[in-house]
Amino acid sequence: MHRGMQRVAAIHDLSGFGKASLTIAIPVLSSMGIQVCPLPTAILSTHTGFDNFTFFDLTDEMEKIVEHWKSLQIRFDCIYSGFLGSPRQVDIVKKFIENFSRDDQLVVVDPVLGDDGSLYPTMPNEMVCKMRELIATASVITPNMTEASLLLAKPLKEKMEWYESKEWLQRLAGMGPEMVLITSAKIDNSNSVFVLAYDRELDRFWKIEHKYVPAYFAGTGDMFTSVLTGSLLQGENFPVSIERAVQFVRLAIHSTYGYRQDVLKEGIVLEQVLHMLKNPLTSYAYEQF
Ligand code: PXL
Repeated sequence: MHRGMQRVAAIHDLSGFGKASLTIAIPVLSSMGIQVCPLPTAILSTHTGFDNFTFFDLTDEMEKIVEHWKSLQIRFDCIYSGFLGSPRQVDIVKKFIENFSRDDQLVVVDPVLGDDGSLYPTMPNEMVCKMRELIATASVITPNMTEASLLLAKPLKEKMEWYESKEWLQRLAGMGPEMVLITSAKIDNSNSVFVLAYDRELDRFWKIEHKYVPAYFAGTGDMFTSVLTGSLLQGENFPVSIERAVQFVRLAIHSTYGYRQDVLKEGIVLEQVLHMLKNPLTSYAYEQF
């Protein structure tokens, strides 16, 4: 069912060079016919994968923007948060969710903290505790393996067993969100990477397997969560929305691979594949587990 024009408050940083956060969320969601209202958390010269990036924290400005939006009584069908610039911003986002809450509203929290076993350079340790508070208010969360281990205070494992992955998903769902995804999970003796998901209401586990790509691209997580959010807002169900996100990220990764092998940190090539978001899915790989 198509629910008509949807509006999202997108709470992420704006990084000028190297695709990340708002420079992905805005084009992806706009291409999917969804209106995006950005609430920028910080301005960076580049994402944090480059040396000497500049970082301007917008915590104080965010409070003013939120006050103005409140006075305008803007309705949001979805609140979607990602990279936050300071622990105090978590309180601002929590208040935002409280103030703008509506029935049927989708609250997507991508608990951006780190990758490959460590925190991103701008993230103080305190952010982990604060992020636990924020996911308690979410309907959907999309941590990567590093973020899931930080949120659960469990050691990050090179590979997990299937039963452990179910435990992780359920424990995260026990912290608040109805739908939990873990991206880039490595399981058992498989050489693939999995997106794993749990729907608490239906008590169902989903998995999508994909090939490991031996390259680091900034922005793939933001692309994944943005497509997932757009698809849920278009009225698609949970596993189909995951499928769309996985397939689109795969497409973008392969396109990037072909275009610019030497400058991977520039991020994913989005512009070449954006139009593919209009195409219907022609194959499905999701399974229950
Ligand atoms: O993709 C997550 C992200 C968002 N924002 C900034 C980042 C990153 C990951 O590196 O650096 C600024």
